[in-house]
Amino acid sequence: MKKHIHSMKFKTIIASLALIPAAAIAGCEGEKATIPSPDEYIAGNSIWFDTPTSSQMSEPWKIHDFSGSPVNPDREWESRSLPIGNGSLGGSILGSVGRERVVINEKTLWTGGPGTGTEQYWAMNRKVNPATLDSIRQLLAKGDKATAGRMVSAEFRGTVDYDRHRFGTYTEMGELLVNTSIDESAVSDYRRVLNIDKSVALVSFTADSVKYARRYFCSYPDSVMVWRFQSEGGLQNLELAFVTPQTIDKVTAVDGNSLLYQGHIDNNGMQWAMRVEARVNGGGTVKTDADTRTLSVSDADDVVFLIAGDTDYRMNFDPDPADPKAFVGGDPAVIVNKIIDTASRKSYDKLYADHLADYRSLYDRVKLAINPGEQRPAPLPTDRRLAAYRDCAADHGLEETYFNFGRYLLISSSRPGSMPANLQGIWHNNLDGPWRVDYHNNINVQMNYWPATSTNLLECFVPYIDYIRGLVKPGENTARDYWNARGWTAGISTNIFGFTAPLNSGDMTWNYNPSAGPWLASQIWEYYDYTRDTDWLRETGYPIIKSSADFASDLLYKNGDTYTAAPSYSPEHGQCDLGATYANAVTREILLDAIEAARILDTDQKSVKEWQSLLDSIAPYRIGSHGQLQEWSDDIDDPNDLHRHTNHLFGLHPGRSINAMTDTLLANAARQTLRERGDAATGWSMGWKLNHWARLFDGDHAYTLFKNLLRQGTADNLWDVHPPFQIDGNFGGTAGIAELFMQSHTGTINLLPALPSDWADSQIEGLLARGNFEVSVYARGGNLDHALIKSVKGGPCKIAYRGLETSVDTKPGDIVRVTADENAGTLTATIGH
Ligand code: FUC
Repeated sequence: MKKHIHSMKFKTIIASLALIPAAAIAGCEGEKATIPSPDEYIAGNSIWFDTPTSSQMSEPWKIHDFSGSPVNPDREWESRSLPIGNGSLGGSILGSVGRERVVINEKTLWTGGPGTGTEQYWAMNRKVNPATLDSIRQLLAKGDKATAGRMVSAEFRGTVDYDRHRFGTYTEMGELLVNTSIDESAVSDYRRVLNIDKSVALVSFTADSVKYARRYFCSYPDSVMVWRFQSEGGLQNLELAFVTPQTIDKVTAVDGNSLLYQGHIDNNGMQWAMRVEARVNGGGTVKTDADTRTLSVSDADDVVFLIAGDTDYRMNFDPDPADPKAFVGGDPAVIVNKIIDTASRKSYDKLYADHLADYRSLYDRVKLAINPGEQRPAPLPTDRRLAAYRDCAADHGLEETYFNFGRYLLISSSRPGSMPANLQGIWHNNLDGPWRVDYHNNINVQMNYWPATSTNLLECFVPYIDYIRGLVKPGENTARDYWNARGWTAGISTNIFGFTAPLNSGDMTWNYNPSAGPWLASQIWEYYDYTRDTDWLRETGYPIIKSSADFASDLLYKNGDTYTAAPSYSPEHGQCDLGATYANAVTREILLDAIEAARILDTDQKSVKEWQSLLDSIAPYRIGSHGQLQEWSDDIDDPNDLHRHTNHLFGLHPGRSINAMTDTLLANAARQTLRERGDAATGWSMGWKLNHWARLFDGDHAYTLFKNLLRQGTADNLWDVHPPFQIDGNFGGTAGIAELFMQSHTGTINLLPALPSDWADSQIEGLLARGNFEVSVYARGGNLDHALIKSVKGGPCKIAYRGLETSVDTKPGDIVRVTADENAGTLTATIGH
């Protein structure tokens, strides 16, 4: 059983506290700090605006519950706020002048789950008679898809509705509002900036000859959000209030300078707490009023706010179905008090220095430079830059920022100890939300984790592993009850409480998705393949993979000489099928993974034999009448189908069962499919197609998709929009750019496989390749200048470039320099240090 993050983190904090000398823990900010200049924050990679958002809009949940609508009720929040986060706690900063608004989120604040009634919750699975499953399969083998589909609809729907009650929804904590009494009409020089390189936001402006600057960051090492409000030429009078759609049980004034808010989620009893502390540097006073629930600061030119938030959620990999508190851990009030008490002993500068060091230890690993020698236009606010980009202006700087922002978002929304990034990462501004802001397993959560491996953020992958581990136990019931199968699986939608069943809906095109579990498990293999951590594979990874491969094996139906995943659907359209290409492709992948893993661990020979024989007989990929990779077992694809899902290309990307280098027929078919599907789509779909085109080595077409993603699928604050805001496209876009420079899914490090001709003189440093190699690639004139490959784990390193190949044995720490002479047909790899 896993301990909750904050108790783990808390121990670390307390241990380090003993080392801080008394003088340093006075809570003062040291020397009188000068007010920061926005230019320093705009420099480098930043997202910024020069107009404030309105102070008026707040409490959007009172306007409507927008779970069913693609339009977020707070358009400014969705396209103009700036996100900060530490993987558990998130804030989106509106930067309004008269009343600052910051939306506060805690990743585990969810409705639903066993707290709403254990019996009803865990009765999520219906029991399907194995004879019924057999009849469905036989009907499909005879070609009667309609009857089979009706039976799947009736039998395989779960019992829990897709709503906020029992399945639950990710929900916001609330909004912190700071009334500043500043006259908005008198504002000049306004800037609202998120500096991605430094992981800090700044809001600065002048009003009535007084200069104001506010800074915001969210620290992982100290588990705390920190704001600093400064003024020059006048003093600040601030009144902080908290508005929330959640139930507040109690507000307590603590230590004269902070307020503790305690509340609960009505439908499942989840407890939450938030504490806000203010301290002044130099002059000024802080007052708290528990009755009016406000904290006020008077006559201060330098104010630091510390904010901690938590819930009583704890992860549980083996929940007792009789226990309504299976996911309930420690008292969040105790935790937030300790976080604030500890953080308040550190100066702002120290908190920021520790935050920055932690952030940079991840972020600085990768550096992208697109044609760095070229003349760059003078920096413009991001909304204006994006508007010009939408009008087809070139802007390689904006493209770099988009790539870096994807990594920023992952670092800010996915850190060890909490749940993984959900459909909106961690940032959400309503009671309920689109698709319950859940974990969506038919592309979305998987896409979130593509850049975690290839862009060298393995630490950010850890919450995803925990999430998948949490699905295994409950997923064994789902596997057994519906498919009479061994192993585990999960359906299309999951929550933080081990939900694995299909939902209570008869629309099986999206709701029937047993391949979701094996897809998740295939990423467990990928994590191993990047780390090559055999101990981890033995203890954690392999049991998940093996059990998933067993499930996928049992899902196969023998139809003549071939095995096929029957019944299956291609997400999220078409009829019930004898073997949708997507389902068979995922099965192939998990069998390949399980076989490789078992061989590495030298175990389970019997299983390996079984898996291999199934793998050898899976229904083959088929090429249809218009040259397309068939989506279903029959050649019924409509060449005019523009559907956003391209799951039937799973074997091309993210899978590895279609190798475009060697399977040219299948690669051509995949290309035809992509042409038919077109280059316009929703955000994440363009992000995926970018990756597909990269795997087909067509850098220019991939670049078209990237440009479309930026132009049509991106809000002014660079959040991906489906619409509404959905973060997967940010992550798919970032991962896709990495694939343009380097690919490693075939076991060979393929250099510049898909460099767009427009990026002829570009370079990327520090990508991660399978085998645990850090790869830096430098292009000149569209060709490989050289590459540097650092071997982290040692071992054989196979390298390819435009059909040339070489390999070299490495020791940990070796640096391999690679150059190519295309005329002589040589690729040279030299080991240095
Ligand atoms: C997938 C998509 C939908 C949406 C949802 C969250 O199922 O098909 O369009 O993005 O995830």
